[in-house]
Amino acid sequence: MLVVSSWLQLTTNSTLLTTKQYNMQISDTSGKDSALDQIITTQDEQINLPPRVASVSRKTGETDVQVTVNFDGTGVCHAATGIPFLDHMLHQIASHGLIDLDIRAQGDWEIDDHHTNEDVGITLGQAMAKALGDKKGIARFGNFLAPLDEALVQVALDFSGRPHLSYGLNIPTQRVGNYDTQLVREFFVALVNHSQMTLHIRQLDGINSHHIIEATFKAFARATRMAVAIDPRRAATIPSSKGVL
Ligand SMILES: [Mn+2]
Repeated sequence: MLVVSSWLQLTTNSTLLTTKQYNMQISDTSGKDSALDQIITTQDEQINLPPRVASVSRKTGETDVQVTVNFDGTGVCHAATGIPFLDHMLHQIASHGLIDLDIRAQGDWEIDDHHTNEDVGITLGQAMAKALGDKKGIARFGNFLAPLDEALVQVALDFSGRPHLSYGLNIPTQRVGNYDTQLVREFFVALVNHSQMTLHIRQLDGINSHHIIEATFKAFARATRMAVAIDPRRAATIPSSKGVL
């Protein structure tokens, strides 16, 4: 009861609550959680930004790729690139980034997976840039340190408008299943160039190739989630001292 009393005292002084909400809150015997929900709802309602959703189609002589991305999603993913391991990694981005993804690709797989893997990275990068628009209100920076059993991978990123990749993975095997592990770097090169983000990837530990790659995508997902989160203190402004990103 002491905790609830302290919470009520705290929220009484909060400028986020309207009188009506405060009255609802103190009449609610469930206490703490309800008050928290109402504060969060109030913050959401104060930020009136358009949904961050975009679709991009890209067709070349080698591939035909369609991507839809929703940064305000719940992690729903449909990935059909014809490259099962890449699909598995795209599911990591969606699930851990709380980003809805719909990614479909046709490619010249009879040669190898290279063109399709790269063009999915290009198209996803373009869709991300389009969905973020002028980047008004976003936190902009994100970082995460993801363990996956013995693997430990750190990702730091910035939706800076300046493409840069610092790739610090040392994947011990040439292949994971049928997937050429050199394509991990190719994917992120394409994504960085077309989303125009700065991306640093550091492998701190890891033995198993599947674990190292999957930890990377999980860390990337969580860092992205952090970077695209709306910062209520700058909801109407572009997060740059230059005024443009
Ligand atoms: Mn896995």
